Amino acid sequence: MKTRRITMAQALIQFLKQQYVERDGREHAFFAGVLGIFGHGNVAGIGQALQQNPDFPYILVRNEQSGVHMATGFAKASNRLRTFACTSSIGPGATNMITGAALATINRLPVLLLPGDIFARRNVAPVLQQIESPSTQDIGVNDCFKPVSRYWDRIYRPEQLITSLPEAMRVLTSPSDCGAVTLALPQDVQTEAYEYPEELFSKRVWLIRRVEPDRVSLNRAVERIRSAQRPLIVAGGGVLMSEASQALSEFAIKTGIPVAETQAGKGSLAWDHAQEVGAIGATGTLAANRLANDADLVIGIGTRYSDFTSASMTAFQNPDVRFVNMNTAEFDAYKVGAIPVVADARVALEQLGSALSSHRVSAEYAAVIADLKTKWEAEVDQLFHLKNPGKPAQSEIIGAIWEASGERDVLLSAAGSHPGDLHKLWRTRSPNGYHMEYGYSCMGYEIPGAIGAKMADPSREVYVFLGDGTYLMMPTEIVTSVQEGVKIIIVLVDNHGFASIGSLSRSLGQAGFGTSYRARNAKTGQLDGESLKVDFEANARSLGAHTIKAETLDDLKSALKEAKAQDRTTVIVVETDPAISVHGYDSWWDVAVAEVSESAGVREARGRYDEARKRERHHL
Ligand SMILES: Cc1ncc(C[n+]2csc(CCOP(=O)(O)OP(=O)(O)O)c2C)c(N)n1
Ligand SMILES: [Mg+2]
Repeated sequence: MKTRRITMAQALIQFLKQQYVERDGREHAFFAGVLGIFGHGNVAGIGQALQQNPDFPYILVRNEQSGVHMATGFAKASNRLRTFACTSSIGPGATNMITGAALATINRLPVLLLPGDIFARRNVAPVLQQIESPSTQDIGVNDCFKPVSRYWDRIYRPEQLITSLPEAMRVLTSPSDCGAVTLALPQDVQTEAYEYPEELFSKRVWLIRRVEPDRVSLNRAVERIRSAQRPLIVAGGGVLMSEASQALSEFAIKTGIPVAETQAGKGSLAWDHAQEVGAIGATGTLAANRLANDADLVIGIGTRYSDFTSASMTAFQNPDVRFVNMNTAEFDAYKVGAIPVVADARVALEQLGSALSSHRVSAEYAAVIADLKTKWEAEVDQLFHLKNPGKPAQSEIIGAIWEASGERDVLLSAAGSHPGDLHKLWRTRSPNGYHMEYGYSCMGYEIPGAIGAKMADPSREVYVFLGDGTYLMMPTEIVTSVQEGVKIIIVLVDNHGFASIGSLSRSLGQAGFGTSYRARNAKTGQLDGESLKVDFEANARSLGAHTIKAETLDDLKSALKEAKAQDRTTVIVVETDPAISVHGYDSWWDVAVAEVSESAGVREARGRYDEARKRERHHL
């Protein structure tokens, strides 16, 4: 057997460079490089290996968590066909990546995490940043990655790479099982040399399978669709990941079945497609939520039925409603008592479409769909042009960005009040034009996620819709965007705190307690003093961004033009009128209210809550 004597870290990098994926006859290198931060736990191992592989890009980030977000944004915008590996030192560098790991796994997006780990040889323990346990020496902070990873291993001996790496790749390239993969790398083992088989470093192409549906399940789904009077499709992220938009469009045109979209599935169809009825669930449109309420059949495609999609299990009120789920993951396919069609979305849609031959929804149902869609589009037009005197309303800002952006541009966001507003109002023009991280809804994903999305396709302009709260949590990857020459446009909406959680708090009878950015008031002892003054523009400029302050809607419109012409990351700061928000449309979200309280407001909210919960259903 031919071998090569190299260190474990060198072997790992050599291996990553040779991994490819194939789908529909197209081949891509799977890893675009490594993101991370060096410390004593990886500099001599992975750091040294990267230095001698200059053809495998290393990107220095500002925080390990946001490094993982960047990799995840890249993977999402690449429909899971590419990703980055992320390296960290031991201890805090490693645990910084746990939030990123959870986000990737929840969103079923592949990222490879390589946290440094404590010495395997142990004689020098406890080393800097090592957590100790009196009951075992076989534990460390990297064990915290286990529940948030789809595959986890610790490489105590260099030869373990030979069996661990193919498993890591199997999970990373699996359409049903992918998520974060963590290989914890003890810092001493990273530097140990071993005679690795040469074959480990030859090119390997992983086939991303398009799983075919089982005949019996497909036939049962066909029968169910044929007998339904008011069917509704719920398009989830799986449609985009499978690149099934065209197949879905043809299926919807042929059958006339309306398509509602989850946060991850938004943009599966273009907004002006005749069958597209927009967002569903807690942040849904009136059109989609009315159709969902009465549907006798829900066809879930690539969705995991989060509480936002099911409006906390109140979205589907027809007593006879039944479900058909098409999903690559058996786990999701079986949800809500559905007929499970375990298959790739595109393949399943094509086969279902031909099996249904000329079946179509009734003319009466088609008229209901068309009417609801027309009314909804009029509502969006109105919300885009409120002509609010003074500061613009958030819906007007969304409208202005939409009007300024082009056919293939991307709108990206994750947490705050805007994901709800954007889910309802954004008019997605092309697949992946709406990039919302709403599995983990993680404040701080936005800027690094956008850098990842831009790196995945530099020909698309990426607009980040960002709250002031989120900006303050993690603005620092702006520095990385400047370092890498990766331009994004950030629209920073300043409403002096948490509009989202503030209005949630008010709806729970808690008067917005602790949700606005105010100084401690000496008189009350509470955070209800002077409004805190943060100069966001100066802050973003100090990190290297081009910045613009917009006072009015017209200012914003010209700022967006200026931003487009820039080749550097641009931050537009705009204050909104917090009094004007977009309301819900026949929707509900279960956030449990205190059962007993000294506050009359909370007691009233609990009364409303008890009433609303009566609509929650089991779908068995
Ligand atoms: C890391 C993280 N911490 C806390 C939350 C809970 N949370 C959701 S939205 C939000 C407020 C966001 O404020 P901002 O970015 O200003 O947006 P706004 O609500 O004002 O639109 C908070 C605290 C979260 N989603 N992520
Ligand atoms: Mg805010």
